[in-house]
Amino acid sequence: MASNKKRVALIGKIGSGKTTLMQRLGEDELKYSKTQMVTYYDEFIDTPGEFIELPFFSRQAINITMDAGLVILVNSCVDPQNAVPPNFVHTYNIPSIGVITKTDLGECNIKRSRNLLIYAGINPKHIYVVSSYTGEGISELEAAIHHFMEPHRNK
Ligand SMILES: Nc1nc2c(ncn2[C@@H]2O[C@H](COP(=O)(O)OP(=O)(O)OP(=O)(O)O)[C@@H](O)[C@H]2O)c(=O)[nH]1
Ligand SMILES: [Mg+2]
Repeated sequence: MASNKKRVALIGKIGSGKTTLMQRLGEDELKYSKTQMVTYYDEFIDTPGEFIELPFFSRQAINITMDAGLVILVNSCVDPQNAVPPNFVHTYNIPSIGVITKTDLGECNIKRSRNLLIYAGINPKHIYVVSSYTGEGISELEAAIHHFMEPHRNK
């Protein structure tokens, strides 16, 4: 089976901003398109939010992301509801980081998002605060991704 070690897996609630973040990181045009199925790109695995929101799918979400090089758990700072079980990211044995998205929006609550990411098992030192729309925080996030992915991508 082909390895996914060179790919970054994106997980998070429906509409949290995973696909848009991937587009921003890839310097692609930001174009909304609901993720309907797990989608493999050269550098990413994009998952539909249903994978983490619906218990029926969550095992599948783990199966698909467990051999990636890095997992990014995305949380929208305008979404008051959690859908990620406690310590979810510890289920598998690969590095994980948290990303808080949509900081350009007025009703953004970064503290709440941080707490939800920490509840999901993300190390507080590895939380990045970004807006895919304005590009705020993207270069810091890119540096973090580079740090974790460099060993896999140079093989
Ligand atoms: N204002 C603002 N809107 C954003 C940002 N990122 C994403 N959005 C919007 O949020 C909505 C959902 O974004 P997606 O990237 O499709 O979310 P997703 O996590 O891929 O959602 P699923 O594919 O359903 O799991 C879209 O309308 C995006 O344009 C951001 O940084 N700022
Ligand atoms: Mg999507």
